[in-house]
Amino acid sequence: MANRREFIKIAGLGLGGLVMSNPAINAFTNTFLQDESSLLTGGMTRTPTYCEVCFWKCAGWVSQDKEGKIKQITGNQEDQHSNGRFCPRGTAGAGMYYDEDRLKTPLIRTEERGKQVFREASWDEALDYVADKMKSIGEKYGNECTALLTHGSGGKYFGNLIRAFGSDSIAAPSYAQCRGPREVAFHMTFGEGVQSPERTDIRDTRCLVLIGSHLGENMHNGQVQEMSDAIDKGASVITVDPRYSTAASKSKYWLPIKPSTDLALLLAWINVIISEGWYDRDYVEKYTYGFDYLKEHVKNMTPEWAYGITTLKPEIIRESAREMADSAPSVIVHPGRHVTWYGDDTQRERAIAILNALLGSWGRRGGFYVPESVDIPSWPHPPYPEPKKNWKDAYPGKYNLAYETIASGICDATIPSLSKACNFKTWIVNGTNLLKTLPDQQKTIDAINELELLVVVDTMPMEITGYADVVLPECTYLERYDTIRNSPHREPAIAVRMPAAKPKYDSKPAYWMAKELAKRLGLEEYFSWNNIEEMLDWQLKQVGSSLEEMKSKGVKTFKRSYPLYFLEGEDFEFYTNTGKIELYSTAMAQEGFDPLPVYTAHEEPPRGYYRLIYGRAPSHTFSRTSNNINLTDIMEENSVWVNPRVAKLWGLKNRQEVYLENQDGIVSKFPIKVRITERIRWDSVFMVHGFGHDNKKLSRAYGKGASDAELITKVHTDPVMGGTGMRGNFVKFRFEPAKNEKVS
Ligand SMILES: Nc1nc2c(c(=O)[nH]1)N[C@H]1C(S)=C(S)[C@@H](COP(=O)(O)OP(=O)(O)OC[C@H]3O[C@@H](n4cnc5c(=O)[nH]c(N)nc54)[C@H](O)[C@@H]3O)O[C@H]1N2
Ligand SMILES: Nc1nc2c(c(=O)[nH]1)N[C@H]1C(S)=C(S)[C@@H](COP(=O)(O)OP(=O)(O)OC[C@H]3O[C@@H](n4cnc5c(=O)[nH]c(N)nc54)[C@H](O)[C@@H]3O)O[C@H]1N2
Ligand code: SF4
Ligand SMILES: [Mo]
Repeated sequence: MANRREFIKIAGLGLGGLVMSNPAINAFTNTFLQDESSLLTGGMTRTPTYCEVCFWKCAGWVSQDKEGKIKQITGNQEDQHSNGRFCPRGTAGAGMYYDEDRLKTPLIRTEERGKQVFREASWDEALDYVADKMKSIGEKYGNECTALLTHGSGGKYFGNLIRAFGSDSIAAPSYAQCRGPREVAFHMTFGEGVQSPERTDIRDTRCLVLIGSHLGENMHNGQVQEMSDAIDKGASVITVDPRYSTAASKSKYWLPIKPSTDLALLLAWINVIISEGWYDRDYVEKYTYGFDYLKEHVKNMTPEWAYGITTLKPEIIRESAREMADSAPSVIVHPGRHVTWYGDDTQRERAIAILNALLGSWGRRGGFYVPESVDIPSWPHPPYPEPKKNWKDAYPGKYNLAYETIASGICDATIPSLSKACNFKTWIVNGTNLLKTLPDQQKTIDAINELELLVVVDTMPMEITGYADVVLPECTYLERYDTIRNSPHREPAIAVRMPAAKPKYDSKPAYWMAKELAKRLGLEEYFSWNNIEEMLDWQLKQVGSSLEEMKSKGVKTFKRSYPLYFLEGEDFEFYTNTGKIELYSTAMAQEGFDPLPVYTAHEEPPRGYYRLIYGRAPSHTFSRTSNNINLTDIMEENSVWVNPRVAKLWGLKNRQEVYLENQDGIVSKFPIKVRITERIRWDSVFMVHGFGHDNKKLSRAYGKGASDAELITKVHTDPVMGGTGMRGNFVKFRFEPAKNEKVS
């Protein structure tokens, strides 16, 4: 336990440090450090929730005092996502509820003497406005010209609404901007995706290989806990990262790879494991397809070959391959999560999947377990109409292997073009700050300018709300019921979220908005429940529980119906064309892609520029927490990590403010402080994503740090599934803002 605490501290802060560091924060934080039992004695009550500060969805308890004031948020002991403990961001979730900058009332854009401003509106007025517009736009262009861009749990209800309306173009940025290539690659190989939470059996692994996954800064709770437990039990970690990350500091091997060359390293590892005979022969023979093709394919991809590309010494490549093989099958070559890097990401992920297959880790203890989830039926409703077209019609013959909708694809398809058969006219944007989330901001703005209606549902005034025609303020996750969480895990389980407080101001939950809009659109039969309690109770009863039971438990775990790992010698049919684990992908071949991954070189930084790489900080989530008072106290801005060699060349000093200018001449709107450190390679700079907000209504976050999103203007699109590779951008330093940019 001591070691785990120490690990989390290294990751940026101790859990205790969160409150102790600032006595001035809201009164509720005083009780942060109490444990669950001490809470219930002081006349406190508790309400079950699952966290919305990030998408790991930890289940926990919200404690209120006698006056009903939210005092603290803790983990639910029964929950496999959190094991009873919340990460610093989750503990600080009440900062979202207390934020005085929150959206307080519906807003409608008006034109006043040539100036576009918002006016406050009643819910009736705002919803009538949206429904009328949706109808008239639908009549003109077809209802399928409506798209939903959403991230987070409330999106389910808007999804039902727009499906009932006649469109199925529903996209989350967590696909084409995040884990899409990984899911496609694992489907191609094993017939199943990695899913969320990842099915990685980290707690029992003997060797964990992290390729640009920065667990410890990426604070996905259960994974971080399991990683530190595994280390305590003697597991070795191999980290491949151009930056000395928190994970690298805990690793037996740190491989400071030249960015963008990971596929060469992976192919060299495959080469060594095959040529040395270190692969799992029985497993490969019984379960896989295409071994001989693979063997032939990698025969010249030796560590010596990879050395010239990756700058990693051949002996390190061999030794680390040996380390994996010695631990097999209890080894995980981690697929990562945010994997849209260089545009050949599905192929890189395929190489990761192949390596795991050779080591026999899929379906094995300490490798990848077989997850199970509870099937929750939907409230009965008439069948959804069949949309006449959808986003795929904008890309005939392309992205056939993408299983989900591509958010950036909807954006592209909104900009009219003769080659695109589907143009969107209405966007409903729920819980995604597209200006900070999609690369190439100008394209997002161009698309927005083509819309006839942009409805934004959010809790905060963000960059995206500034572009809306109508803003609908959602109450925070602490003030609402929501969909039942039934994510897959080792044990199938469900968790509920219930309101711990009344919605502040004039905010409302997404389910209420969707039902009200349905009423106005003549679609009420799709939302025929009287109230959300009735609907949730009905759903829970279908799986043998009830709202009453879940109110007291928060989480309910069920028995598995099949084993967690493959049984020794078990016959298994994989959901691929051949029924085998496809080392050689027949589906990729059919679509005209390389059936075995091929390394291709990526563009290098031009002279005087450095590769812009970005990632997470343990105390923040994307751009959504940068105004949270409990977290700004820990980290209020980002900095740019610069290697000492580079700092010397540019004459940079620590904490000096600079602007960053990218290869296309785009300059960061705000300056960013320099952090000189050996922890980053000389050819790259690093910054944490989510800062540099330019909405002045964010009183703490406005102008703090710089935005990586602004500087990602060049996108390398993955031809297989449309993912947006974002790490092919280069920056240099500037000492003054862009011309025309006022300094704030
Ligand atoms: N605290 C916190 N935790 C989070 C989140 C958050 O916002 N805050 N977000 C969650 C989400 S949705 C996601 S998707 C994950 C993302 O987290 P991960 O999937 O773990 O990581 P990435 O963001 O892809 O990668 C960041 C790391 O890649 C390294 N890197 C950059 N270029 C290269 C390269 O060419 N090769 C290699 N090998 N490494 C490279 C960077 O130095 C950095 O350490 O984090 C999750 N966890
Ligand atoms: N440049 C760059 N772009 C990236 C990434 C990166 O690292 N760098 N990471 C990528 C990854 S991995 C991912 S998963 C995506 C994440 O992308 P997003 O999910 O779009 O992330 P955020 O920027 O946090 O935007 C979330 C929005 O939801 C709002 N919100 C918070 N809680 C609620 C709620 O309860 N209800 C509603 N309606 N709204 C709420 C917030 O105020 C905010 O406006 O971004 C991707 N894009
Ligand atoms: S990892 Fe942290 S922020 Fe994410 S859901 Fe869990 S407690 Fe919340
Ligand atoms: Mo993500």
